[in-house]
Amino acid sequence: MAYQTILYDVAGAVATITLNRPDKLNAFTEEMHRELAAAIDTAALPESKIRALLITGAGRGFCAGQDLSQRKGDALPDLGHTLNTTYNPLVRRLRKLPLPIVCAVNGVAAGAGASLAFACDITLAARSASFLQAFSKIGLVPDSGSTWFLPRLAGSARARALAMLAEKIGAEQAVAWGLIWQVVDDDTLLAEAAALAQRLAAMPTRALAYIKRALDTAETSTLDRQLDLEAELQAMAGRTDDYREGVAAFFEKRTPTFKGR
Ligand code: LHQ
Repeated sequence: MAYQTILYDVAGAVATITLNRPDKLNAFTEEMHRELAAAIDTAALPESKIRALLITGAGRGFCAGQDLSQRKGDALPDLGHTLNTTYNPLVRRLRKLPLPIVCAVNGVAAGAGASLAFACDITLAARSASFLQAFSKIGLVPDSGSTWFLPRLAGSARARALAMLAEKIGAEQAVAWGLIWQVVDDDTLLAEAAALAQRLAAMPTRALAYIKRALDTAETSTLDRQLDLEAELQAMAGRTDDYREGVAAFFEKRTPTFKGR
């Protein structure tokens, strides 16, 4: 499929989605949402043989959230409908995707652009990147999962101030507050993120998918229910070829070759 607002590239078992509206700091449009959904679904197809996804942005920004120029003429907009039909399905798609997702935040991540970065599994940012809960500046509420991600990642006090004050924070601060995994130098961000995605793509894919599921479920679970879920997921992991390979490689003192099965 030819995309207009994103790029979709495959290298080995890694698919890279690049948000590609650099003049608008990769702000989301309806078309971009349609294309993102199609690209993620393509990566998820078994015949695509993709085992890790990388998301980044073209140009100097990562993603400036909703393209506000699409909103200028709205008299009585139903933003709930917009969320239900575009942003929320995107966040759900990413969280339910049974593949590890690396996010390389190459510049500013604002509004739903920040939510996108938080929704990924392992988020790296360029040292010069920044994060901004832009919503309250335009009379809106953090969305696309930000009210769920922020307190869990950074704690309630920081979540409230970030959401209400809409102050931009730098990448180093985002790491210090637990919002993202690591900061890397600007000129090595993409290479490091790609190497990380390749590393994940060579790991036991099904175990990584179960880890995603366990950790997401844990957010709303009790220890008791979580212990049951771990037993269920471990039972499934224990039946994979990759588990057998992992144990065999351990005893043969060699590097395992995982197939994602
Ligand atoms: C933009 C945008 C943008 C259009 C930069 N739209 N053009 C969900 C449901 C439904 C509706 C509402 O929203 C949501 C979720 C959301 O995401 S709400 C939050 C929407 N996003 C924002 O409010 C952020 C708006 N942008 C900014 O505050 C700044 O642009 C940031 C801080 C991101 C970057 O600032 P600068 O580095 O100074 O860049 P800039 O402001 O000069 O922007 C560069 C160009 O990109 C500029 O266009 P121009 O033609 O003048 O060069 C901007 O107009 C355009 N742009 N964000 N969201």
